[in-house]
Amino acid sequence: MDYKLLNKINLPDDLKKLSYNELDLLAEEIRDLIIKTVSKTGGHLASSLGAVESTIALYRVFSIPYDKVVWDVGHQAYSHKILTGRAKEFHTLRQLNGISGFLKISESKYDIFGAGHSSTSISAAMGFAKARDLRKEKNYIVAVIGDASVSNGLALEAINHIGQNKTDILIYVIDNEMSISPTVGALSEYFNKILTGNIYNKIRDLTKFILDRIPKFGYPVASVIKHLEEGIKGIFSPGILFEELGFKFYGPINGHNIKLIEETLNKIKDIKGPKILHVYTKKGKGYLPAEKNPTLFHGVGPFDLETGNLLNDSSKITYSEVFSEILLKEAKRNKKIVAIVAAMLEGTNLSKFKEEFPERFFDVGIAEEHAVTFAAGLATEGFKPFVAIYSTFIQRSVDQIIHDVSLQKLPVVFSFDRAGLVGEDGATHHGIFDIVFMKMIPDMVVIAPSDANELKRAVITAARYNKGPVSIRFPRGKIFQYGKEDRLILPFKIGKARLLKKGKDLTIINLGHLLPYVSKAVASIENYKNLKIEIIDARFAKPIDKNLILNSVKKTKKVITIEEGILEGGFGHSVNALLKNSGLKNFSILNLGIQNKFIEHGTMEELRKRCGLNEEGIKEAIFKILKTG
Ligand SMILES: Cc1ncc(C[n+]2csc(CCOP(=O)(O)OP(=O)(O)O)c2C)c(N)n1
Repeated sequence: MDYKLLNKINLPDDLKKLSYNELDLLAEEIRDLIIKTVSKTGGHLASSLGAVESTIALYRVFSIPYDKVVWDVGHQAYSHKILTGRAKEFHTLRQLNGISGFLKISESKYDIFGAGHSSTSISAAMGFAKARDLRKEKNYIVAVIGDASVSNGLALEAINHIGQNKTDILIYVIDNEMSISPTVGALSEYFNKILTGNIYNKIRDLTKFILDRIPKFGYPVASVIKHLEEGIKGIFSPGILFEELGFKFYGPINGHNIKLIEETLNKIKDIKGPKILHVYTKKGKGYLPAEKNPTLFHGVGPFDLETGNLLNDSSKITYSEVFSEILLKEAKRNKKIVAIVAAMLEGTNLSKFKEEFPERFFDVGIAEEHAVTFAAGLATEGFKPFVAIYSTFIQRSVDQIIHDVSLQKLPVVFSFDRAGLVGEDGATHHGIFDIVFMKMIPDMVVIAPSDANELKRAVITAARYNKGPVSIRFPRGKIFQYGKEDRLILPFKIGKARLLKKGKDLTIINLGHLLPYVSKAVASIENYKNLKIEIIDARFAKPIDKNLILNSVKKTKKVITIEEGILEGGFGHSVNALLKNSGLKNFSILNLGIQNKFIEHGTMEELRKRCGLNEEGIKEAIFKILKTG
């Protein structure tokens, strides 16, 4: 690492020794390191590039970790990592055993609060602030949050709490007018009005209007005018919405001007009570391809440094593409189908749906709880909502799924993209809990298709099922196809599994997208052992196909279940209970899945290997169970 200034920064306090000219140069060096690293490792580039100057200024004004700067999401905090002693390790970003792409409390004493999911920083900051007050300490507390994340319910609940408690906290809003795509929602429009100066213009025009009508007489009148002007400004203060909620509002200021940010922070940090500083930045700042296409460079795979072209393999289509295509087809048939996303238009691949049916498409912003209850309302009125969401982010909405959807047997469909291990984003983003929490909910049908054709059939099934809610999970990445695709896509019979291959020595019950590994493992073992292994593709985690499973296990007496989800309370455990309750004796069973622990970051292949969920792991399990009884 050959950086003149960065090499001198071991810890944030070293920043305080540099001049403003040197700081600008340092910002360039940090950007260079981030861009070069992410071009190789992939990662969250555009937001991190936009937050470099903010990080420098914050860490010059505040003494971290004594003062608490709490980062939201954590995807913009690469410069935080670099400036808190991890510059030399930064090349290991998001790699197995390397540093995490998000804030992680176990990684560094400077990562004071873990993140990955959005909109947690203000609540956590309130916790830090109350702890400070109870301990009668004096440290500063800052929550750093983006303009999209601030509109989430969790953030607004915290604002509600802080405003009333008049707690000493600074909320530092980084406004780049972007979520992953351009920010949506009334709050974002409000920030936008502040940024574009519409509110300032209103003040200026109104003031001018009044002043023009007052004759210009000497001092007393001038003083009245001055008061008037201030009064008018008070009414139209840019952050009046927040001021009414008990916050002092400062800004907007340029978030790429270190000196200005620093001076502003120094001016406001000792003002008592809740404060907001509104800072505007450019997403992707300093790397032209990212500035031009901040959505693409929000979270990106490896790319060519010169051109910004992605290096990924675009030859095969993804599960998200299959999902969105079949949904679009079905939506043409059924006008009641509507699609709802929570700030993940690109991720869920629903742009075409939005274009084709703008009135039947809703992006509610980062508002997963609202997305679900909103869908419930629509379903009550006879619509057929598809809530398209990443498995990890739906975790926020379990109560809404139970209380607003399932309890009322509403036919809402939940399509969980990025289900299972997701790779480099790591522990905060793996979608490994959904089988368990969906399975536990009464009346919920839980489908886990095992290939592209099955995903299409699952979508059709869910679209035409009106007795209650359905969830469908599918993984990140390219599709797999077992055998040929059907020419005619037909719905499943609810709870009916498919028998993929007959056998007599062992039953493997596959749930979901690990089927390619299962079929390879079975093929390679049968090649050199004289074995016949039966493969059942469960399709449904709930209801399960009791007959097919029981008949198979009666015959083989040995069974392996496999799923890419937490084992505790998962699909395998349903099979265990079924076999136990059936009174069947003398059988052995092995459940493959994810042990009850959090899985770190690494490539999908590395992580599956670690969890025993690849071809090798399945072969080992087969050998193990064959040795029993
Ligand atoms: C609960 C949750 N929903 C969705 C996401 C996916 N996500 C990550 S960053 C992001 C946009 C954040 O925008 P903003 O807060 O404005 O920060 P910026 O990236 O623009 O700096 C989204 C939707 C998430 N991390 N957490």
